[in-house]
Amino acid sequence: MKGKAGRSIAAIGDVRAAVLRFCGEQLSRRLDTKPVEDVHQKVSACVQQVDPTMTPYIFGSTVVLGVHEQGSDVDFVCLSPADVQDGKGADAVSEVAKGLQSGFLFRLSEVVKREHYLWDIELVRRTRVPVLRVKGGLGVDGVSFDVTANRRNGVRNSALLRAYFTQCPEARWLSMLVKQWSKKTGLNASVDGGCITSYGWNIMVVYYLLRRKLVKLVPVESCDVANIAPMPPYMPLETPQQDGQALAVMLMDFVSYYLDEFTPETEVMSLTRAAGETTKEMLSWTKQAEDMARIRGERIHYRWCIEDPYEFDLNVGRNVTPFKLMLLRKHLERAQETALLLLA
Ligand code: DUT
Ligand code: MG
Ligand code: MG
Ligand code: MG
Repeated sequence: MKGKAGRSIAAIGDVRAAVLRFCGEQLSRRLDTKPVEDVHQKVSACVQQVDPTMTPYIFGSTVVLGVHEQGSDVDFVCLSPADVQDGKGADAVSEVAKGLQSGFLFRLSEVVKREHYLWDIELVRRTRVPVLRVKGGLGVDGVSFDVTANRRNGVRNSALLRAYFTQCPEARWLSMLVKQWSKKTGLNASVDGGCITSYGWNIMVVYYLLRRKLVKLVPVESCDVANIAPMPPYMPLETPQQDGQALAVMLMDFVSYYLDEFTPETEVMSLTRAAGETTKEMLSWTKQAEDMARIRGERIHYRWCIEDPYEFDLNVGRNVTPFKLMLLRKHLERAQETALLLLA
């Protein structure tokens, strides 16, 4: 089949078969969150030694998808009772706050080293958010994880994504398909030279679902850490309905939405306002803002704009340069032929 500009498009029957194969493979693996619970317990015991008032919360893919994908890392944030009580509060961004977070993570790293000498740990202070990265050892401890401190936004944005993905049975599958494709193509920020984090891809999936009215808008303020459990319940995945037909159609439509309908020149993917209403102009995400950032020594691009629902003035797509935008388009074109490389 031919699409716009004569591009060839995978036949829907082939896509359906490939999608079912992907889901079948996933379902044949262990997806329950028991390994995460085990790590959560070990991390809790270490945190307890550093500061018994702090509680480690899980966020990221375990929460968003409600499963533990083998090889995925686990994201933790240690929160104080005050952080939890003020569960809708904005996260501090000052250097002082970052210093306090690093201090806590350093003390935690000392305990972790003592308790789990086989784990490979690295404290990263230079990033926007200080983080303790841990690569688990062999066997039961083989799970890798990141620990941050006193930042609620990850817990809130994970709960927000989960609230969207539970509205539509195909959504989690679409998220998993898009994530694995973004990693294979090197577009995922976890790959060297990649530019959009899994988090960013998830916002893109939700924005697409909103644009198609497949889900209802969830007010961002509704996510309050005070009402969120530190360890989310496991949500088993099910074989897609209608032999994968709806999922196959959705996957192809996701690709064509971003290829042919979304207007990156003016539009911002945002979960804050009704879908389609947020423009770059409204946020002052302009060429001039890029230039101003460069003067401050930052490299921020506003070519592919994804508004962070909880951080002020933050483009989750800020690493998409004009060159990477061109690559993204090329990969989307190829995705239309290969159903996100499932048929490659
Ligand atoms: N996060 C942010 N801002 C970012 C990136 C990440 O708040 O710019 C938080 C939210 C997200 C979590 O960190 O839910 C984990 O992000 P990641 O990109 O690692 O997503 P994931 O869903 O855990 O995917 P993966 O399986 O690739 O780890
Ligand atoms: Mg993760
Ligand atoms: Mg990750
Ligand atoms: Mg992580």
